[in-house]
Order: sequence, then C-alpha cells, then structure tokens
Amino acid sequence: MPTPTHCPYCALQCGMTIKPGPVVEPREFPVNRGGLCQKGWTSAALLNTPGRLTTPLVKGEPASWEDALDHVAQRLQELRAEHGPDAVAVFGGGGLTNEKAYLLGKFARVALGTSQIDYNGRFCMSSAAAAGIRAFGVDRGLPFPVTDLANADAVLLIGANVAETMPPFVQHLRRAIDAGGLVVVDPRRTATAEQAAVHLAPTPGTDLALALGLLHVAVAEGHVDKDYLSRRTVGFEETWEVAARWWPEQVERVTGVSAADQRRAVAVLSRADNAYVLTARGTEQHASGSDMVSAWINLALALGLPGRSGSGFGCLTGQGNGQGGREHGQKADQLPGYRKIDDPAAREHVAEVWGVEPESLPGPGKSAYELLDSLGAGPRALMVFGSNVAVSAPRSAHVAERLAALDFLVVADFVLSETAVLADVVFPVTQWAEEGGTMTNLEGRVLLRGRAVTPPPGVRTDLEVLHELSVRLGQPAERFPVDEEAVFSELRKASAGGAADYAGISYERLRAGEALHWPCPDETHPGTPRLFLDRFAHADGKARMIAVDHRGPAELPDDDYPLSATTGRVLQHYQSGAQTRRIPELTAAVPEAFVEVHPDTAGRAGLGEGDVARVSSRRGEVLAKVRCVPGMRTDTVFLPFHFPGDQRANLITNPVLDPISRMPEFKVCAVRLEAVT
Ligand SMILES: Nc1nc2c(c(=O)[nH]1)N[C@H]1C(S)=C(S)[C@@H](COP(=O)(O)OP(=O)(O)OC[C@H]3O[C@@H](n4cnc5c(=O)[nH]c(N)nc54)[C@H](O)[C@@H]3O)O[C@H]1N2
Ligand SMILES: Nc1nc2c(c(=O)[nH]1)N[C@H]1C(S)=C(S)[C@@H](COP(=O)(O)OP(=O)(O)OC[C@H]3O[C@@H](n4cnc5c(=O)[nH]c(N)nc54)[C@H](O)[C@@H]3O)O[C@H]1N2
Ligand code: SF4
Ligand SMILES: [Mo]
Repeated sequence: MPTPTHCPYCALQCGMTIKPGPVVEPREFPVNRGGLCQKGWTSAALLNTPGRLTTPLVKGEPASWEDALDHVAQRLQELRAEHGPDAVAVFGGGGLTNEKAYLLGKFARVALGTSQIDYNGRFCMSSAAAAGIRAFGVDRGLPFPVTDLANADAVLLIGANVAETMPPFVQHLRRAIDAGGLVVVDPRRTATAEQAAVHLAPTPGTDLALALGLLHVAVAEGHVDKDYLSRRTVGFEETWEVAARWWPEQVERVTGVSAADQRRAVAVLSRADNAYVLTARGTEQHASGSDMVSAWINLALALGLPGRSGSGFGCLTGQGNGQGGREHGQKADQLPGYRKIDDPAAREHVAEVWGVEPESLPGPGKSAYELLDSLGAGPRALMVFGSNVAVSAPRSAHVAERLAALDFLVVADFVLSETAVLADVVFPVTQWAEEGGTMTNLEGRVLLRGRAVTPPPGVRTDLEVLHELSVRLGQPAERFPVDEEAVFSELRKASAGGAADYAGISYERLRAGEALHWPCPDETHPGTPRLFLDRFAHADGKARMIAVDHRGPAELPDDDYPLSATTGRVLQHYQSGAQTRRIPELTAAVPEAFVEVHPDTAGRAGLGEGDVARVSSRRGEVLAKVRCVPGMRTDTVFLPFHFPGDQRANLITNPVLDPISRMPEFKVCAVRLEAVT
C-alpha cells in the first residue's frame, strides 16, 4: 500500500505517496493537484543516499549513542556551570516539524535555561512576518488557501520566482497569466517573469521606491478604494504624504523602471475584479525588508484587496514548515502560540503547561545572525537542529570563524552537512518519511506526515535526542515526550488562546482528512482557511497603513565595487544544498556554482560563457562559472547560494540587518567581477 505523505522540501508541501523501493509519486492534493517539481520527484533518493549518517560521531569518530549523549550532557553542564546558562546556544530550522520546533524551544528554555535560541527562519520570512503583524495584527503567510488564486484576473508577484521555487504553484496563476494579468517585479528576467504581461525589473534594493511609485500612480489615477480605506484601514493620510513625493519619473530615476511600465502595472491591477499581491524573498531579504513589505501592503490596502473575498495580500513562506516553525517558540523572542516571551500573561500560560515557574523562563535572546556573530565571545556551545549555517548564513567566512571559536558544537542531521563536518558531536537522526509529525504549509494548513518507511538501524529521532539529553540534564522523563502525538497534544495546550491557536487540531481530525487552517480554538471549530474577511486582527479590526520611505541598499555600488550582486535559488537545488547536492539527477543538472551576467558586463571584465569568475565584495570572494544571460540588467549579477566551500555565495553577502526583523541583506551588495588568471 502506498503511504500518503508530503514532500520533504518547500512550503508548498505537495502531496505525494511513497511505495516500497522507495518510490515517490505525486498525489492529488489542493496545492499541487497531482504535480511535483524535479526535487519532489527525486526525493526518494534522499532516503538511501550513500552518505547517510547512521552512527553518532564524536570528534569525527563513530561512537555509541550512550557515549555521545553522555558526553554532550556532561560538556553542556560543565560550560553552564562555568559560564552560566546563556553559555549554551541553540539554532533551529523551519524544516523541523511542529513537534520538533516546539520541543526544541522548550528544551532551550527549560532544560538548558538559555535565552540564546533562534533559527534559520530569521533568514527567511521574518521581514514579511514583521510587516504582516504591523499591518494586520497577525502573521500567517497566506491568509487564504492557494486554490483561491485560481480565480484571480491579476496577480502582482514581487521578488518571487515561483516557476523555479514552487513550480506546481504556477498552475494556480493560470487564469491571471492567460488574462494578461500577471505582473512580476524582479531585477532578473526569470522563468516566472517570462510568463508575465508586465515585468518590472528594478535595481536590486529599490523596491520600496517602486512600491511608493505604484501607490502614487494608483492615487493619481483614481484607483483607490476610498470606502474600503475608511471602513477597514487607518493611516492612509500619513502614507500618502510619503508617496506623494514619489512621482513616476522620480521613481524611474531611482529604480530604473520606466514611468510607462509603472502605469501599465497599476492599470493591470486596478482593472481586475479579483487581484492579489504576493511577496517573497526578493523584496524581503533587505536591510529595509520590513518596510518594503509594508509598502507593498500599503499598495494592496489602497486598492482594497486584503480581506476582500476573491482578492488579497500574502507572503509566500519558503521552508517546508516555515509557517509552523515560526509559531511554536524556537524564535528568540517567542513562546508557543506565537506568543511574546516578554509578555507576562504569555509566560504564565506557557509556564503552567510546562510545569515550571514563570520566573524560571529566560527572556528574549539574540537574532540568528547576531547569535552566530557572538559565538565564542558569548555562547561557548551551540546545538544545531535543521540548518546548515556554514553555507547559508551571510558573511559565511566570518560565521565559520565564529563556529571555530566555540568550545563545543553539536549538530543533529541525517547527512554530514558542511556544518556537521565542523561539529564535536554529530547525532544521526531520522528524516521526513522515516518519522511522523505535522507541518504547517504556506496557507496555514496543518498537515500530518505519517511514517512511510523504516529508518535505517542506528538512527534516532530529534525528539528522542532531546528527550535523552533533557533526562541527563536532570529533567523529569515525562517532560520531553518522544511520541510526536504526545508532543502535539502539549503544543495544542501551549498554543491555546495565542495568535496561532492549534487547540482544536488533533491527529484524529487530521487522519480523517480534515483541512484545518489555524486558528482552530476547539475541536468543534472548522479551522480558518480565510482570515480577515470580516476584520483584521488589531483590537479595532482595522489594518494599519505604515508610512515608510525608501532608504535603498546599505551598500551602494562605487568605483571599487561597481556592480550589484543578488542571490537566490535554482529549480534543482534546495537551500544550502545539503540534501539536493546528494541526489545524482539534480547535481548532474546543476553541478556547481555559477554567476548570471549580462554578456556586455562579462565582456568588460574579459569574461565569456563558462569562464570562472571571481566575484568579490568587502566581505570576501566567491568563484563561479559565468553564464551569459542577455536578459540581465547590465549593473547586476546573480548567484545561487546552494554551493559549499569557495563557491559559497554567502562569502560576499552583507550581514547588515533590518532593524525590525533582523533579516540580513541577502539580496543586494556591491561587488566586482574579475577573470581568474
Ligand atoms: N528550487 C528551490 N525552491 C525553493 C527553495 C530552494 O532553495 N530551491 N527554498 C524554499 C525557501 S526556504 C524559500 S524562502 C523560497 C524562496 O522563494 P523565492 O523568493 O521565489 O526565491 P529567491 O530565488 O530567493 O528570490 C526570488 C527572486 O528575487 C529576485 N530579487 C533579487 N533581488 C531583488 C530585489 O531587490 N527586488 C525584487 N523584487 N526581487 C529581487 C531574484 O532575482 C529572484 O528571482 O523558495 C522555497 N523553494
Ligand atoms: N545568499 C543567500 N543566503 C540565504 C538565502 C538567500 O536567498 N541568499 N536564503 C535564506 C533562506 S530563505 C533560508 S530558509 C536559509 C536556509 O538555509 P539552511 O538553514 O542552511 O537550510 P537547509 O539547507 O535546508 O539546511 C537544513 C539542514 O538540516 C538538515 N535537516 C533537514 N531536516 C531536518 C530535521 O528534521 N532534523 C534535523 N536535525 N536536521 C534536518 C538538512 O540535512 C540540512 O543539513 O538560507 C538563507 N540563506
Ligand atoms: S514544489 Fe516544493 S513541495 Fe512541491 S515537490 Fe517541489 S520542493 Fe516539493
Ligand atoms: Mo527560506
């Protein structure tokens, strides 16, 4: 019998089945309707990849589980005794199941008593989350099911290359594409932009000016929905004061997008009956990313889209459990249920569920990059679950130095990632199809992933690792359950009454096939596929327009570094590549790093197609093969970040942070392009 499950990779969480072999096949499920991308199709190869870890490693040597666990518990206790509880830090991931994310946050706060925990979602959707909370009072990536998009006549996609990052998603845009209603904002002419009626290609890092310009045009041309603004929003006047200064020709000077194209984009959106505005990392991973998303939300609000049936605003969550991963407390400032760790009522509620005193819970810790940057000087030990920071964190040479400065690094993974290689102890854990758990997809829908195959001998689940360590650290055995359903039951209680309320979601209901989107406060509640239809989540029910202004990238091109570099993804590889670089079909398709360059720009640097280029910034340099792409802007180069060693795009990225979300500026820095002689 094929077992139904979901893909190990991105937030679309396509439905699939696994049958013995193991063989993966697509399955009818609303988000993918029988489709899969190449990564999904080849995902079964992950299950018996030759490099699979099956024994704990201590200093690179195989060890027994007992020895490895004892050793870790002892070292953590020593470091805590010597330097205090914050000497141990924890780094989680948005690919972890809800159960793991929840238990990891609890482990940090209760078993270790440390405030020093954050996770890779900080590098992912944090700017959109911050902007969503500011505007709407709650952060759920898509406040509507993906299938609603099928009725859209127009979609504005900003910094999202879904044709490569979520291929089965594109079918939901079919009507908008056919109606000439797809507008794409991306400095590159991507596979997604190719399908657009209007493609706006701003200089990287100038989206905020562009969003203000489109708002200006919408107001000037009378497309603003005044009735909606007065009923459902506050803050239009202040917002308009800023946008009024951004007339189209001024915006053209800053962004490079012609005034005519700005007007065409607004015309497409404003003549549609049903329209959506969607953002992704291209507009979010900036030092002003939160404000950029706020500016796009302002545009959507001015057009009267959010919370209107058949229209809306949303952000595309990235990782498999990117949504759930940011709700259950692995974030530095957070407790389960999307609660704030510095809110006395939240502390009291969660402490009671955990059976501890509220005063015993630590306060907020540092954001992901700040945490990594402080390693060695601050925390002396780091435990990593579900991230490969040696490749994916910004300014990665510096991050590698910080990792090396630690007294003790522990990594749980199922492959020897570039981060695991550096670890003092590696725990070999089960992966995706070998274990159970729930994931919350990009539409806030909670999905059950049942165990489909038997794990190889020698591996344990992340939940078992946390359990074993917590007992060794003196915790009562029942406080860290190993059964995922037991963990979920506790998570439900901890989330009850919070913004992300899972109290009414049970394994039983999920097994019965119910489509449950949070909030779902009790077992008779049908879940909430569409938020905001009647009101937004602020106390007065109204959305906030935030008056934000263009700041531009933190680092502008100059004589030494005359080009803008941006980074992102290709279809065949996932994130740091720890998983997909181990799949032969995917590495055959894209074996190594490359840099997309306009042929004229390449020529000026004495480079041609296939040559190895050195791309350098103030942080470092990366080696990549030149791909001449006539559709590129001549002032911009693009690098995927999936490759290790001296091909790491993050050797050059700028770790400057957004002041609100603490998101690093992955999407733009100043670089120089040279031939390697
Ligand atoms: N194949 C594949 N799919 C994935 C992933 C993967 O690693 N590989 N990862 C998953 C995850 S975690 C995430 S977060 C999502 C990310 O999904 P996306 O956000 O779609 O992916 P990116 O390639 O990071 O960025 C999207 C686009 O932003 C553009 N961009 C760069 N700078 C700017 C700018 O200043 N303004 C604008 N408007 N656009 C800009 C880039 O050219 C790029 O085409 O994908 C998910 N799906
Ligand atoms: N330059 C640049 N850098 C970027 C980005 C960019 O656009 N440009 N994007 C950023 C974004 S959006 C993201 S999401 C990050 C992602 O970057 P990473 O956090 O490095 O993500 P992955 O490569 O998915 O790493 C996950 C690791 O955990 C392991 N793993 C997977 N599932 C589990 C599990 O259940 N348990 C355990 N213990 N391990 C598991 C995998 O094998 C892998 O080694 O990268 C960020 N970095
Ligand atoms: S789109 Fe995402 S979830 Fe679907 S098959 Fe591809 S990687 Fe998996
Ligand atoms: Mo992401």
